[in-house]
Amino acid sequence: MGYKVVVVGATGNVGREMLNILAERQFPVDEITALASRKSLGTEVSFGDTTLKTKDLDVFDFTGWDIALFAVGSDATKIYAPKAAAAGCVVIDNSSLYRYDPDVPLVVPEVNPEAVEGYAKKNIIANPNCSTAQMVVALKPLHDRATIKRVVVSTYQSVSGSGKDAIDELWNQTKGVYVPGQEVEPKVYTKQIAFNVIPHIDVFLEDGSTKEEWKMVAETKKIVDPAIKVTATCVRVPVFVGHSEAVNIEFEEFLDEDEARDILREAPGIMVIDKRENGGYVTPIECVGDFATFISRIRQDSTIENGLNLWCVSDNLRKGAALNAVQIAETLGARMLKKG
Ligand code: 11C
Repeated sequence: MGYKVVVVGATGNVGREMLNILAERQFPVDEITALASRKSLGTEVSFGDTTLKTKDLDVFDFTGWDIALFAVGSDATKIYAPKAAAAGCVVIDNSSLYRYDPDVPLVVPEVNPEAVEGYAKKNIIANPNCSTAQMVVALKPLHDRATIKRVVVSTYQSVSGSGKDAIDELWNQTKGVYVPGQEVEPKVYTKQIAFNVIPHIDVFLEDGSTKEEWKMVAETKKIVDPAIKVTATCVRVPVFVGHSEAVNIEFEEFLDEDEARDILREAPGIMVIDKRENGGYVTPIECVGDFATFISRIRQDSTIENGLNLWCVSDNLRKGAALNAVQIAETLGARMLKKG
């Protein structure tokens, strides 16, 4: 026996990936429905070999449905997630709305699967920001061995993190650079993204950091350990899919780079590709469509007593969003919502 599953925001990049991943991982589904806003009503989306016609989120009754995977912005989530939760359907939410709510678990199943057990307070579980999800998968097994004190991370984030319009902006701007008269002005971003990098993701905060950088700090603390200090610089790069991160980690205890490599090789959700030769590392284009978080360039940081550097790459629409949400549903199913 399976579950009755709803995908909310099924026509977006993340919603479509949720449907793909539910089918790919053969999540036990008895019935599935795809919801969208009124303007996308009737749009067809794929679920494995079948095609679903989207239904109207605004009038949908969540009563009798087990799990709703939400992939809409915070404004729509604020209206519809409480409705679904009140109807007895467990919401797994990809927006940032509930992530920092103490009554809502924030879960990366490789890191804190036990946290799903706290879902019942609000019937909502939050999915972290993409740049946090891939980093904590790598941090957790190292933290368990040598206790992380501080992390310094610089991100190289793809435009798909900003949605479909950003993908179009990069594509059209790149073509426009070569065609006189067809130059494309920035709309989604504040500056040209084609052939450029932009050190600005999400809104600026009073202390000069951005909300994306703050999210990496707050979410790492909630998911892994509140004692870990994190400082982040988040940068948008002209890549379509796949976020990359250069991560510097300071530990309480010494951790040798070879041992770290062995620990990461054994860790769930991680694929180590780390040969010290030309091409012996992973780049974002190689991660698209994959489930794993890839780790390369593991090496000692000799400027501090107990330091390591590594390079971490993952498909931001998958581990950073849709895959993690489906993994939460799997964890919830295995631990809490047993059927049959
Ligand atoms: C980006 N990380 O790459 C963002 C997208 O809080 O879920 C996801 C934003 C979020 O722009």
